[in-house]
Amino acid sequence: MNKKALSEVHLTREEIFQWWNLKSENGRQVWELQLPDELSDIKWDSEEGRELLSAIDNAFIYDKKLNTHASDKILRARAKNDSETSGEHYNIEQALEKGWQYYSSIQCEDGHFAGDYGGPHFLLPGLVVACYITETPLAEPHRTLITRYMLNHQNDDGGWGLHIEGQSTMFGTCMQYVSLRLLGYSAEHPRLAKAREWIVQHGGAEYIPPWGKFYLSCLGIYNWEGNNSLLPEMWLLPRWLPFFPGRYWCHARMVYLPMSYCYGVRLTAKDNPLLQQLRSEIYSKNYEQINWVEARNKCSNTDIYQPMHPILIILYKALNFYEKKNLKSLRKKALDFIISYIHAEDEQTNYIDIGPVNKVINMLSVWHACGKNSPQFQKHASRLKDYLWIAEDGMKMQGYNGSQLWDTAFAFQALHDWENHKLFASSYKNMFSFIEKQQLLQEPPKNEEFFRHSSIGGFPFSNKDHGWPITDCTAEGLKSLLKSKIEVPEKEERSRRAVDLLLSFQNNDGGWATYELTRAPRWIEKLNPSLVFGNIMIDYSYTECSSAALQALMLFIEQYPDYRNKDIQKAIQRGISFILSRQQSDGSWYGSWGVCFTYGTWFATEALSKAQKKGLYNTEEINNALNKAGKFLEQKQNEDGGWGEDFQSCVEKKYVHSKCSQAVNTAWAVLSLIRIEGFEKAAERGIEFILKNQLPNGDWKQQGISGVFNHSCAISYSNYRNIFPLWALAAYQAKALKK
Ligand code: LAN
Repeated sequence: MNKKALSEVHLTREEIFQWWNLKSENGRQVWELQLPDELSDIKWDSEEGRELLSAIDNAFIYDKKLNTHASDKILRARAKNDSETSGEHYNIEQALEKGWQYYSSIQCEDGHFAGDYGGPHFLLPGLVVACYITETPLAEPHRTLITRYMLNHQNDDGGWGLHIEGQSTMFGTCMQYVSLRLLGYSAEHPRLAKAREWIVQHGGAEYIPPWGKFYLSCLGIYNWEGNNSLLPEMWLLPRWLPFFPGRYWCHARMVYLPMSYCYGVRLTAKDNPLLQQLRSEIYSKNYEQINWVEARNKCSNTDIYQPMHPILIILYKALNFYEKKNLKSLRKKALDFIISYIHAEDEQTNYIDIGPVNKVINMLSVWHACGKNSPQFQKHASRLKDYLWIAEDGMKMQGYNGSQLWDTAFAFQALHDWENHKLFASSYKNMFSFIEKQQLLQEPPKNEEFFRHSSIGGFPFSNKDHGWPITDCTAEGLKSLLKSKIEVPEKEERSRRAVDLLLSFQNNDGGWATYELTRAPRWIEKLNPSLVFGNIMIDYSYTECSSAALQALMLFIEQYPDYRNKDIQKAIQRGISFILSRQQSDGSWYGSWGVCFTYGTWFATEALSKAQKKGLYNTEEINNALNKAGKFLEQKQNEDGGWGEDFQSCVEKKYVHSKCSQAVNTAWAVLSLIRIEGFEKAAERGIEFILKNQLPNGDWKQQGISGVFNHSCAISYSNYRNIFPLWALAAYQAKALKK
């Protein structure tokens, strides 16, 4: 095709969006580009190719001032979007029907609900750095859309936050700046110049927090000397020690594992002129004059969530001293163990790995240990795309390989709770079939050798390929199995396995943590070296995980009273006590994985009200707790009938109102209130808000970000804007019908 023909095509933004297709097979999500026939021969490095790339790039320019959270437009282009624009609002039944018409039309062929799971700003740079060092090219138009994503999310002051809603940080800014440079942007580009100004004004990359120091060291643009020890020999310590790393929260454990490998071998990119230039760009002084020993503990105030504890500073002094003398044989033994652990994790997860951070650092480690042509490295590279997502703000790396099971299990229950769900029988069936297929029925290889809890009976957050079971995902999966009337072979047996697993996950404090039992004392958190995240060192009991587990157990015992009845009764008693003990004096519960008190309170009230109904716990205590919760919610309700919580609630651990009411927070509040006597009016006003804010096509607007982890980082749950309003409507209606 010639140049003239290309310019004659008159590409619109919508057309370009439609070239992207999400392929999904048993929950594996891969975005593919399908150019129209007349463009399919174009080579990206030809003149026309560049022109086409620039058209694609322009289509993805996104104004984050309207909402830093994009609306997942590319995925949702598949939706049934009728043109009806009546200003009228639907009644509950119509809203449910419209809502499910819209939502079921974006369901994937394999039955799951997909959605943008982006948000953090430290993931994509990790991928860019790993690809750069291992010379794994990011093919076009991925490269263009990744850089566009980064540029779209630059703050006005030139920097980037830890996540899309955050104020600029050294970590976010240095990592995006370096990534943009590695992907071909010139240092003179005005946006990069502005970013550099931000970096230099805030002290330069010497002040990047530890994870940033790590990535820059791998690139050779920060000296390995400037890192505190990541002591690989930790893995050789006696396993009964409370700080043995096998006892850490699995996410911390799996990130520090490959980090300590790279540190142990001082993995460093081949030097080149670009890296040399970077060394002169990101510091506020001459690279040669930097005192690396001093730089170890430097961190910009913009980034700190939890300052380094004095005990950790002293400990590091000792470890850094050891580092100078380390014994070669011990180091080798430790590194051999670490690499075998990395291989086990890769194989157990089909090279997806537990999360986006260890994914890319494992890939780097494997490249170093086995070489680029090794089957292990090739398998790693082929699984990178599982983490990439595309929305109208560009291409991002997600916080997981998706939130498939989690979203689909909620969506399924939301539909199930609607009296008329038969109208969407095929969507219902497909969701169920997806959920059912994700249950883990075997142990992964070498699970005990490498510190994993059992998996049998569990459900993962994303899909079976990933394979790490999670307490509350297991609970939501089991709830779906139990609620559905659809037959599955060996349903009872499989439900029992899920119950066994849930029982084995209960902690001594009566609560449930995320992936494993709490394996070490709380004081270990003082050794949290990340500075930017809170509560990463051990797996704590959480209100949400506990509530989900309890709800599942209560449902199970009702249907199968003969299986482990005593154990389950006892677990429920202890679990409910745990939830009660977590209620704050104002009646709320803090949510650790969603924004924030409306989320935590919804989980808590679901479990409490079910226990109340079934007479499984002291009724008076529960009544009081629920009543207090109702009062708390009533007090936070806005004039317009809705609730709106800002992400800051998670960081400050106190309720912070968002600028306006949010459909998702409102739905959580309504779901809580309908379970509590005496708050009918507040719930009704919430429902009115939800109805009023439904769009004519049955969707709801994307508002603020809904998810959080480790107190400081926000993460998107793009399906929540449909699932929870629909669930609240169905549950509200069901309650009204019962009366
Ligand atoms: C998740 C995603 C799912 C989430 C729920 C199941 C919703 C929650 O109820 C329990 C915790 C869990 C499993 C969870 C924990 C932290 C994760 C894994 C994430 C938020 C997704 C990404 C995040 C991970 C830690 C990101 C990498 C950053 C580190 C600090 C290691």
